[in-house]
Amino acid sequence: MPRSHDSYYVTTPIYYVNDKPHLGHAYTTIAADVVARWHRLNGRRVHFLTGVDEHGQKVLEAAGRRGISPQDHVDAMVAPYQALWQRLGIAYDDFIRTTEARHVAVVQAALQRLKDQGDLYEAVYEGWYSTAAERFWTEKDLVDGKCPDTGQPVEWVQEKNWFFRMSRYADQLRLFMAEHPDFVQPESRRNEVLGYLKKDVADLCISRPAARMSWGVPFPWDATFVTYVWFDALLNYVSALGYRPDGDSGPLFADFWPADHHLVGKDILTTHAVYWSTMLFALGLSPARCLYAHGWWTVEGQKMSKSLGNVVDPNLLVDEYGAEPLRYFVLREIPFGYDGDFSHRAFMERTNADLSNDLGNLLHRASSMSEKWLQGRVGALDEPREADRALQALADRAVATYGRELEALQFHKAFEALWELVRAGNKYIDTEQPWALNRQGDTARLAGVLRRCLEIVRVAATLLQPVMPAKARQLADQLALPAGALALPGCARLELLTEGATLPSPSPVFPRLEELPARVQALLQAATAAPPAAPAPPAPAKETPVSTPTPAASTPAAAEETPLISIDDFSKVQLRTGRILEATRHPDADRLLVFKVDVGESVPRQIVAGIASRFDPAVLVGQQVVVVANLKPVKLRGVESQGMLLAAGGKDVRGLVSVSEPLPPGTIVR
Ligand code: ME8
Repeated sequence: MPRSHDSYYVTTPIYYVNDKPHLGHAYTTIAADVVARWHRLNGRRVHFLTGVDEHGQKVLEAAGRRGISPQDHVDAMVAPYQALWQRLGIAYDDFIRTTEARHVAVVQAALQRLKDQGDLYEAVYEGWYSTAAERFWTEKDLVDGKCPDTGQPVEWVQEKNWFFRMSRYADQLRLFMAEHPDFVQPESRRNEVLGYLKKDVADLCISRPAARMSWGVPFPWDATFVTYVWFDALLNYVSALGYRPDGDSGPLFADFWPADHHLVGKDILTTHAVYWSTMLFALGLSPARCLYAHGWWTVEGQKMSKSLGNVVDPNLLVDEYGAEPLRYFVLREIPFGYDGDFSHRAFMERTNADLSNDLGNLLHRASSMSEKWLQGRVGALDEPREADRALQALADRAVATYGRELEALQFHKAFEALWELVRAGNKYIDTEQPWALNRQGDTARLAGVLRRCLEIVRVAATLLQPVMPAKARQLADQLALPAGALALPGCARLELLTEGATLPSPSPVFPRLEELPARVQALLQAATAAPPAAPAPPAPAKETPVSTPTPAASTPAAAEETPLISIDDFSKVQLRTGRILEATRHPDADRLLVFKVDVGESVPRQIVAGIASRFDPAVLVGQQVVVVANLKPVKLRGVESQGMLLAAGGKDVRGLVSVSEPLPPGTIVR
């Protein structure tokens, strides 16, 4: 189903409205906004869809607790999402709510069509239901008797329900994945889905009896059943485009389906890759071109909890830091697809280094020297020399790489390419020494050098428009550029400013953060003083806590008592970077997790670590860790451990040790 390449359709998950939006929601939505703005800047027709998921048991229960109707509840809960998106500068084209008539009609028509073509059947469902994940689970899915996704209790359900013949479309999906290697990204997530598809694919229970759970979309032929979330919600991606399962779908659908990018968190990969794709096949539609599952944010090294959620409440972050540095930081800090940690200190260091120091300084140096020695005007270019040609080549490369990486959702690589240019600009000032040129009276060269630096700032402002639109505008003002002058085509040419234009007085676009805001400090203190969310049960005597190697090293006082070792002793320990491929609970010990870790060898290592009290296994997959690689294997409660993960905090594990840059597994750590 080809459609033109001058259009681009990107979606976010539709978020549950049972709680207020958090950093994770903001992250996916910022990513979608940046890539949507980028395509608009390139002149493509863009459709960017986000919205909220309003049906389900969780919402019904939350409304019940408040003593109001579910509709009143969702009407009140949607506002904080829309308000936050406005504050974060999210320029969506459509915002869908699953209670809207336009959506409900499509869900009902889809149900009818699937029933008519024999893809739905009625049967007794017997199994577990997790309200937290709004999903059915089988006995073997459960972990310690709880929901494997959320760790929350499950309830036994035995009731007549409607099933979707998902199994019928499993082979079609297997084939589609083989023919479209880029369908699920990144690669590690694709492998996860392929692993899922190696097993038999069961049919999908898609209803609840309304008598038990009424807050969903009624089945058109039998209102005693409702459907919601994993049938209802997924259809939002097409209902918002005016798709009709039973007739003409209209122009938006023709223009924008299949979507170019469904952005989701790794928590909802299977539901999108398997449930959604097979539903689409059943409706005779093609899946999206790319389903991109990004990683998970932890906060200050810990799983996001209520108190830690407050520490990174997106509204707080916007209040204290501004929306645009936040947009930059979340996309710069961790490679899209990997897990990462939000730390306020890392935020301060990153934005000070990249925005205030590198970019801010380049502008400040070039414009204040122009003010002093060139009457505050944009200088004329001189005849290019070797260094100038090298700078131009770098600018050409940076612009090309930036676009390519952004379109591949490799935001951090796009920024790296641009910052290489910005840093080269600062270096160019250091080597060309405009102050010396001024002293020597070489005004022609002085003007050319300062002009090229200002041109680099213009390139940066142009490329950063999708990320920091207001800051890009401020940079343009500082370069005396009129509105609309930051056009993308040809922007790499370091000769586009208006020669002789009067520059305004330099004023900082990215003020430095000298210390963490008082409000942040207070929240951090309160959150870290609180006892850990799930305190570790006392360790059974025979169990070695693998991730907490030296109990003595967990507090400074204890460290003083630790005997000193020589460098030779230390050099016997081989530390390597690893990437967690799989994480599951130990079958026989609540506080242990069992990992498969890629440490750069042909076969992943199995490592057992006593960190279950702090981390949910699902959160850790994809995370970079540091592994003691030459430990003798030991058995922990019957499971062999072939190494040790380094963690901080002693018995009361507080965080996993990692390294600041993503590195290939197996890299030596010293
Ligand atoms: O799952 N780090 O809604 P939801 C990064 N309604 N991203 C995170 C995150 C974290 N710690 N926590 C959440 C639902 N997210 C369904 C979706 S779609 C048809 C139905 C982000 O409110 C991430 O995008 O639980 C994740 O997929 C989404 O929020 C889940 O949002």
